[in-house]
Amino acid sequence: MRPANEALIVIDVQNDFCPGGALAVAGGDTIIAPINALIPDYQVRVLTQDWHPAGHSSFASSHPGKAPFSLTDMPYGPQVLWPDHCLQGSDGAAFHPGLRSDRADLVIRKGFRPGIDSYSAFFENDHKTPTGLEGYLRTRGVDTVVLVGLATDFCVNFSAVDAATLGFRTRVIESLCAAIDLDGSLDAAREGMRKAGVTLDA
Ligand code: VGL
Ligand code: ZN
Repeated sequence: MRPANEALIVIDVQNDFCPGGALAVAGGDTIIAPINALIPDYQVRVLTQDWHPAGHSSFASSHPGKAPFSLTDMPYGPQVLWPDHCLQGSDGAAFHPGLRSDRADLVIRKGFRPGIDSYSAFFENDHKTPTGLEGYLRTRGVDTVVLVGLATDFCVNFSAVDAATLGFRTRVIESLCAAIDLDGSLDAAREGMRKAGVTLDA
């Protein structure tokens, strides 16, 4: 059993990020059994769920003439435009049925504001608007977080950098993550996480 000051945060293990989904990550489903095996060891267990309204500003379909996986400028900075994914209440937004989501203490939903994306479990992409997770963890006495899930180079990366910047001891278990890897985004994410003080474990 892990100590009570340590939380497991499982990022976005949802159907749309698994093979067959709208924004499938290669190997996204292979991490589920080992994540399930880890969950009982933790006394604090958080799942995140990407949760977008129809017409969300991160969807390429909301920007006429823009292709999925292209970049656009948003008021808060550059934003990758994605295929429509994780629509609130859809099968694609549901946790993968293999994930033991019933074991979670807390589910944090993010990306529900139409005009702003939210990769991180802690802050939306303006790096200012909080999700509330910091307060939840601190009031439960957590000072150490372990992150796994999807995708390594986007939501896991942003969550890990924010956690470390907020002062949590932060570890990412890379073998329990899978990456989108858009134009070298995985290497850039690894470098950014290391710089922020995140421990990258195999
Ligand atoms: C994610 C792209 C768009 C992720 C979420 O979970 O990494 N990536 N929305
Ligand atoms: Zn999303």
